[in-house]
Amino acid sequence: MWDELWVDVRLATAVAGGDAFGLIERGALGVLGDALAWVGPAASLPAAPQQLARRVTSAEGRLATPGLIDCHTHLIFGGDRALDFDLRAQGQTYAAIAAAGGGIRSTVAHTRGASAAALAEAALPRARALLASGVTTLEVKSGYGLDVASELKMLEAARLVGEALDVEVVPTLLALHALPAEFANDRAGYVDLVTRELIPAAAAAGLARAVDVFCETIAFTREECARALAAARAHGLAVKVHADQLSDGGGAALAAEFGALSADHLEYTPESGIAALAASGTVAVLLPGAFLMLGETQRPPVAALRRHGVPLAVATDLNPGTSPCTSLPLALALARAQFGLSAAEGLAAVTREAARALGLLDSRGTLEAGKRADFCLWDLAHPRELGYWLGDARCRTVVRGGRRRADAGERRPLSAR
Ligand code: DI6
Ligand code: FE
Repeated sequence: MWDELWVDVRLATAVAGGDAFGLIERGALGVLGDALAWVGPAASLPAAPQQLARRVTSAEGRLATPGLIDCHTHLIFGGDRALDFDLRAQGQTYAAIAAAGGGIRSTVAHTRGASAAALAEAALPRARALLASGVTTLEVKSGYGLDVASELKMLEAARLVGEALDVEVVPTLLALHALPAEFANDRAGYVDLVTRELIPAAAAAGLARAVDVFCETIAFTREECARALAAARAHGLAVKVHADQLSDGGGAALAAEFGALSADHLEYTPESGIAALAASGTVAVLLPGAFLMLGETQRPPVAALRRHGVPLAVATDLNPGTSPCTSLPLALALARAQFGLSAAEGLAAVTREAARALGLLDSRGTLEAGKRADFCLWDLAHPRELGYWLGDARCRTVVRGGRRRADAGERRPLSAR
């Protein structure tokens, strides 16, 4: 006997191979505990609904998708960077602001000065907004601490947010993000600290599943990043790369070399880097919020990524400096509008491929029996409307781990039958 059976529901399962969205028009979802026990057309249910589940709930014809997965966020940070944004509007560049001591380093000062509890508290409204937009799993990076204690504190804050909201937070140690001021004349010393102390400490504490690096002229070189990624591998952690965002720094090829789960941004990635990503099975994570807010004009090479068969994901990149975006459907709309993703690519990009980018495809990302019962009900006539509405995404109900969640801002209770 299942705990709950959802009927009168249209399913966009995001399962690959069928029609573009994995559509099942008159569907049903059986939930047992925190998992999906049954997914398919209602007409194929093995018995009458009341015989199958303790509770039968009508979705009133709404569209169900897999719970959205935000696979790239910098949710935890102190302060904000509204001033940077205003300076950029007045003509200053991201790189110039960073070089003048604003940028990431100003966030570092605020982050170092706050406790893990205070950082988590400040992040809760942002996390709640993400959940209300349909997110059921989110990745959270460190990277604004830049010393061993502060980086671990950020990861602890990420854990606290997950605990407070009862949501899966996938923690990533963003080990090389910016050079801290105290190492301004000792780059190698900072990379030593990261490889010899920070990565081992995060791995030993079980506070991170992956290590990320910012491979960029204003951040770290390919060689420096390679040292950190090698250390990550040696400690059994997955790897990710902020690659080729502002220039072609060989970031995508580096990600491929280390078998990265994902390479993110990719605006300046050349064809050779794309071929390398395809060969390594690395997911390309597109971050249209940063593209928009930085006023970038060089788009990521979506057509070439598609041609090479690189899986495409989209994430908010929620961060104070370049993407203060707390809605994944909004990020999806930006990706569709700015980068030309199709509606079907878009649905996959925030569900199945985002799960792949976190190494979680076996348990999340599609509506299939055996996966976690994470799904959203939308007031949408067709899945092509996901990432079409700008602003209200029309997510009406979120079920996480089998349970309907009030924190997702449910608008109207659904009737039990
Ligand atoms: N790329 C980004 O878009 C963010 N980090 C990164 O490496 C920006 C972080 C910030 O400006 O605070
Ligand atoms: Fe980022």
